[in-house]
Amino acid sequence: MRTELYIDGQWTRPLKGGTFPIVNPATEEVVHHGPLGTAEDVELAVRAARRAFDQGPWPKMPGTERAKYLRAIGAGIRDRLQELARLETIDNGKPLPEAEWDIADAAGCFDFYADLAEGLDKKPEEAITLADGRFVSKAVKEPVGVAAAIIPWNFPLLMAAWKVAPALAAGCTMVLKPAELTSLTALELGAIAQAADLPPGVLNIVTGAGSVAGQAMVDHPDVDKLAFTGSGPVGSRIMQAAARDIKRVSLELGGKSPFIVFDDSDIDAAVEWVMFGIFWNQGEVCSATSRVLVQEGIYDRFMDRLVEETKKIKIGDGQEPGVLLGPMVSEKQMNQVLAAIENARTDGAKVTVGGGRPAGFNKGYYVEPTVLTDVPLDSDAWKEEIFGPVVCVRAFKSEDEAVALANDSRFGLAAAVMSKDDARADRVAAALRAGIVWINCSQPTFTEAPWGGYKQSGIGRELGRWGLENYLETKQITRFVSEEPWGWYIK
Ligand code: TAP
Repeated sequence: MRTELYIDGQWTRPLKGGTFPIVNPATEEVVHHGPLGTAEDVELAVRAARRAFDQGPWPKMPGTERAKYLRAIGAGIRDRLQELARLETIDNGKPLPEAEWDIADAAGCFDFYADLAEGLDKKPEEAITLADGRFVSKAVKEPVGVAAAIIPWNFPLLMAAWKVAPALAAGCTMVLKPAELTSLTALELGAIAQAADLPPGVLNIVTGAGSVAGQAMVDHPDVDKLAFTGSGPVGSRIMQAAARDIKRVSLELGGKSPFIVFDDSDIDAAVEWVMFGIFWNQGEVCSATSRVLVQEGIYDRFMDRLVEETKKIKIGDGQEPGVLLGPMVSEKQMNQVLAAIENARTDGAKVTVGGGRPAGFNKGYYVEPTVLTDVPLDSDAWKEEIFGPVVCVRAFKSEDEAVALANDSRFGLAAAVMSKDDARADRVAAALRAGIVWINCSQPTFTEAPWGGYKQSGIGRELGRWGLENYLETKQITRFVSEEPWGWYIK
């Protein structure tokens, strides 16, 4: 576990010498003290990134060359998969098999953007002949510049990969700040980049508090682009700060995503995907399908199976085999989730399963998987993101009613629909106001496909070719090719 920041290709102690405790949420033990970067360290990191962009080889290098570094980083992650997954579980609490999945996905993300970096070289420049052939214009793609990435704690290395890989592929340089709660694997990414001989300053990693190090990145005039994933309120502040200097900004914020289950669905398949949609990663998932709408014909049978299966979920330290639900990331997050459940009760919701801390644990920030019913539509439990293993289930009669309930939200990140009737599923998918719609499943996420939200769930798209566009500018180059003079002043 690292004690230094990764700036300009070197490991350096934070200038103010601070550290912060890193706590394993399963045991509440302090497992390490991480390096507490401050605005002074961010200054060095942004300067290094600026130098690497303005004077270094990185942005001018052919995409095929950058791709080699990206592939080396992907391979470096894969070589250390088990070790990185264990760090992720200690830091975040998630079950080890889920952490292994995340790390493999992070490696795959670097491979994918290596392919896209190569594609940048191959792409024919778009030539447009204008004004009766007197001008020829072409559009070329260039990197945006210095990007600052601020990421949350729910998928630590994977969220880093979603931003670092496309930014580097595009030719940007970057300063990355992971969440203070989960900094371990982001620092290892620095070591992997260093081992891949990434030129100094291309990737800089500063750990520290969002309000200090994060804010310094957001406010820095030499940063061209802000890429943020996290809560709505911080996203809004970042957008306001970006407005001041017209920085490019992409935001991936929260959600309260609906899952509509029609009564022609296979009940076990529906229960399986509904559970995966909310209990996977302890429900600490921006796209978690936390509002489930079940058609009345199968509601009782669905609920019986959901309750039965939810009670069987093995809770525990993510490092223990067979555990499917680890602790919440922090004591604060656990208390927030427990408070949301209590508020729901006060508002009249019924706690059908779970609802508190599980019995038999002396330590650890555990919350039971919880199913709420009779949740009032105007309550916070129905409307606001809980970011924990808490699902609200409600019956509906008609397709129109389900779509109206699903869309009645200020969020629009994801949605899911389950039906054996493909035409109905397609119709509902088209009617849902969300950036991601899953049919007959919930949550599978692929590096190749666009990811991002409608409404207050964010701005811009990550992943796929859309993720690369986040870090590219489009330049018009227009040449005057006519044999005839322009003839405006000089006739
Ligand atoms: P946020 O405060 O939004 O944290 C996300 C990232 O932003 C972290 O790296 C954080 O740093 C940083 N940050 C915080 N304040 C900042 C500022 N003023 N300037 C720049 N960066 C700043 O989320 P949280 O406090 O961890 O969680 C709060 C709630 O947000 C959760 O309960 C959950 O509902 C929601 N949440 C949503 C998501 C997604 S993916 N939608 C992810 C995480 C949390 P530090 O954490 O190191 O201070």
